[in-house]
Amino acid sequence: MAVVEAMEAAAGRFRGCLVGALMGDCLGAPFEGESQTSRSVLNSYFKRLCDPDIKVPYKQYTDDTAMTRCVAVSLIKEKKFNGTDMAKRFVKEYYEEPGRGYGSNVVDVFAALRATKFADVCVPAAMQFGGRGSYGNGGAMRVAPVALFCHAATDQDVTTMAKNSALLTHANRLGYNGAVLQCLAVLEALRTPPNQLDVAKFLQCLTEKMKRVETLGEDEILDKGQKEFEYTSLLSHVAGLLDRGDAVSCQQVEEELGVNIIASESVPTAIYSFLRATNPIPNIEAENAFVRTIHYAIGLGGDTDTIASMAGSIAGAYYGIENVPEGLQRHCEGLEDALHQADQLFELVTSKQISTT
Ligand code: AR6
Ligand code: MG
Repeated sequence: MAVVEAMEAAAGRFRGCLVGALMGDCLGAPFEGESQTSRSVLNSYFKRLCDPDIKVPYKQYTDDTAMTRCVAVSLIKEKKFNGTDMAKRFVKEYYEEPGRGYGSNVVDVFAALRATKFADVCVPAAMQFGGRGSYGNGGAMRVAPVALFCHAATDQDVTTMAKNSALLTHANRLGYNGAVLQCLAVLEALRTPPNQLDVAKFLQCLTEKMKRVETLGEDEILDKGQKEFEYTSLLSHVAGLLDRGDAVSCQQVEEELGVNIIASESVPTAIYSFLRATNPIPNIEAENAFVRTIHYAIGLGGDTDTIASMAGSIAGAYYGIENVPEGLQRHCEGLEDALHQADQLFELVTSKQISTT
């Protein structure tokens, strides 16, 4: 019985992760690009959504989820990372539904991939921004299925797969390392036993991993002004802000971590949101820590859908689907698919019929 319960709990975390990513995107999207939203406005927003008598139209998902779904399906069908298959899925998805709010430059990558018939799927991304590559958060926003797929993999294999999945569109080191950090954060949450999250340890663990990831490789170059250990140092900044507890305002988070579409100004913010929301936050009414995470991330303003989606995937991986209110789930377009993909990934991972190397 204990084994069955443990399996159910683990499956619930896979579901929580993908539904958390979906929910952050769907519920955060109406606020994208706005400045901070007051907590009382968001309290009403969440209360209204949870009211069973209120029938509101679906909250539609955006490019974050469109691409996350492609990553999930590619891993499920291929049972390993296959860059050509994944790139083809991104391109097909984009041309079928181009209006999902894609980043302004990533669409050039899709066009070039199609024009070059996927000859070398990393080349179009490498040519972006005069050969420097994109450091947008598009690689990080879609990486959650990689973390699930790599549930039992080594740090090295997780890092490589997260990086390779990002390189299809994001060749700048800040772009792909942002995806690696987000992936490691989801995985750390997934592997932390319930009720045993130690915020300092969580950050320490990510910091040690990112130090290794960010040690400059022979084939890597730093853009002018870029630091070698950018994310490592941002993580220590996250720790410093968490130490200051409720004294930290949304304005300070925006100024010190950022709320932008750039990976280095959004991935650490998502991690901060998850960790900050483990405790009650003044004027946020939600007693449920998962809901609090999404509520807090949306309230920061800026790239709300993506930051809430990344924070939601980390939180969902930790708290599990049983802590994600059904009243909120039902509003998200694509909920059934997210649940199904989570179940398929869980089955694959537990059956060990996959390759993570
Ligand atoms: N130099 C200058 N600006 C850059 C660079 C660079 N090397 N790299 C990125 N940017 P993109 P994404 C800026 O187009 O990452 C959606 O709203 C530039 O302004 O690669 O997939 C999602 O919800 C560029 O247009 O797309 C996410 O929030 C922008 O970063 C977001 O877009 C985004 O990079 C994901 O966008
Ligand atoms: Mg966004």
